[in-house]
Amino acid sequence: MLTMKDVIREGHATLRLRAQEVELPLSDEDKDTLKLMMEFLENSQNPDISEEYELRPGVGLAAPQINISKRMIGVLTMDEKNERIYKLLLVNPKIVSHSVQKSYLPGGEGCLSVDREVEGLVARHKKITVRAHMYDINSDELKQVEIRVSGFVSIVLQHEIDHLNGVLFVDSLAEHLEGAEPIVFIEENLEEN
Ligand code: UDB
Ligand code: ZN
Repeated sequence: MLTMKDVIREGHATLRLRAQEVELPLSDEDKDTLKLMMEFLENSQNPDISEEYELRPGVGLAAPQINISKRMIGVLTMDEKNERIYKLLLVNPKIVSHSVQKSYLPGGEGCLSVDREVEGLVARHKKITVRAHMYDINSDELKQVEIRVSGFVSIVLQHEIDHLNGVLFVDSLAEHLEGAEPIVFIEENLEEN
């Protein structure tokens, strides 16, 4: 299994490279990397496992963050309305279109590869369409997909795709974002349940 020791940090040269396209069909080695990436996200969100191994609860991971300079990302998160789970392993993802409207996380972003507290906001496209090959661990199938997302999931995908291009969120911080919409997380009202 992967732990935080496998996650390289700010200052490591690999985080600044443009990662290589992945050759298809997927090699067994690349499939193993993808499986390890999703296993890390799952473990990191499991309270018992994350405590035992001191994992930060991750919603996304890009292969360069484990020092593999290839265009592969994993995402495991709910959307901000708690409507659905996004569990994605994407190979050679590419943003093929995006909204003009911008959005941002009002609390700012963090990164598994950045250990310091960073102040500032990151402007992202509110909506994106991503073309990629999606790997299905269970069926061992790779299929071409076009994924349209908005809100928090869109921010996670843009953050991970940035990693494939050697970009960290700390590169584009602003104090105030003119005309961008904050992502609002819907909190279930416990008194109504
Ligand atoms: C994360 N998690 O996983 F707004 F329910 C971050 C860390 C670095 C803080 C662990 C996170 O932002 N969780 C989160 C945020 C919310 C609401 C919520 C959970 N990453 C992944 C990463 O570093 N990938 O490379 C950083 C995120 C910042 C914006 C998108 C990814
Ligand atoms: Zn990151």
